[in-house]
Amino acid sequence: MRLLVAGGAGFIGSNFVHHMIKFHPEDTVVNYDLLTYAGNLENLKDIEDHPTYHFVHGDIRNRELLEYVFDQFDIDTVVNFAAESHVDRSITEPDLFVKSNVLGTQNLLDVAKSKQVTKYLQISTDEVYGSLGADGFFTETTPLAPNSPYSASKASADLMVRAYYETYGMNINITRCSNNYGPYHFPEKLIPLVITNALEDKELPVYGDGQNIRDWLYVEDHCAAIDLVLHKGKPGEVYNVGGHNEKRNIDIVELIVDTLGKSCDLIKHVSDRPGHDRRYAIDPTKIETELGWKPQYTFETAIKKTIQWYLDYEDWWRKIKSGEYMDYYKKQYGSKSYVK
Ligand code: NAD
Ligand code: TDX
Repeated sequence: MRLLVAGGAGFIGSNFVHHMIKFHPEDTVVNYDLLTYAGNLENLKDIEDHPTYHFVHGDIRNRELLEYVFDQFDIDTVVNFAAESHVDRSITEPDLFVKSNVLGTQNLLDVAKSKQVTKYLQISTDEVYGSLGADGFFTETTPLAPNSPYSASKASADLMVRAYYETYGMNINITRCSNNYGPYHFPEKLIPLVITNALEDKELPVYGDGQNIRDWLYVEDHCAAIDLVLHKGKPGEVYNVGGHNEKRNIDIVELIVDTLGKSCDLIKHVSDRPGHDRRYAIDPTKIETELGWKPQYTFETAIKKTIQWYLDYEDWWRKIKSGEYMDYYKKQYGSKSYVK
């Protein structure tokens, strides 16, 4: 396989590049990434000189560069992770999300079509299905009902990918996973934000009542699922990927505080995210029964591994949590009032 990984310098993308180099050393992996604030080549330092790995600094909206890269490396397979990925940022800058996530995906798809790739896999999210009440699960046939500019941009991209299957007969797949966690997770997201703030004895902001539920998936389990879909996914199919692992936000925060031996006094309930989805929960029956995928990690094991990674890689997150990150943090959390 001669694989283009778009967005391979981000959290999941860099874990996936590591996965491919480890399990498919015969494949060529070209990481094509714009290196936005979320893209970080430090994530790939250990493999930067690996003979089958290549990095290209580029935007998925840049047709000319993409065409050159597809030709240069004779690309036959594409996985698209490239996106603006943070819901809070989409509330303040929705236009950026439309540009990268919708227009970028359409451009990448179009180049992939013109170069006649054998497979295009779009990495999507359970957020396209909207919010659940206390019961039920998202299946692949749940209607799309996105609530944030982020999820609306991801749903739009999914519809474009579907259209390229129906109209042009491209061999596409879409995976929709739940919340990932693990190494290289950017510390604007709940789990790494709480771990690193706790290590710095800073306040731990919990939106609203903290009862919102997310269905957590260890990133290595997610990478294994993507690998399976790439190799065995049936043309045109959507696969939901989830870890059967629903947790309330407040329980996650308390678990991290306990594990690090910190005080619960650090936890602060702040004003809620506008349009905050209440509950996500994935039914992964299709990928389990049709492709034989199963998560290998329990939450208890993987959250400990993740916390230990942030203890071991302090330099990685301390470098990020300075400069531009602090400007974002002040803007985002400075405007949030505390809920007594
Ligand atoms: P991330 O923000 O950590 O990484 C995104 C990467 O895409 C960065 O390296 C960034 O530089 C790159 N990028 C952004 N715009 C680009 C552009 N126009 N051209 C080229 N590269 C660009 O995101 P992540 O958490 O690793 O998520 C990866 C994908 O998985 C996203 O598509 C996201 O929507 C999806 N997803 C993430 C989660 C999660 O829990 N993190 C869950 C479900 C789905
Ligand atoms: O400071 C915080 N306090 C807080 O209570 C932050 C950053 C988040 N939260 C809450 C909001 C959510 O209910 O924690 C939950 C998780 O928040 P995020 O880490 O921002 O993730 P989420 O909004 O669920 O979206 C993530 O999963 C789906 C990814 O960022 C998306 O890219 C993915 O599609």
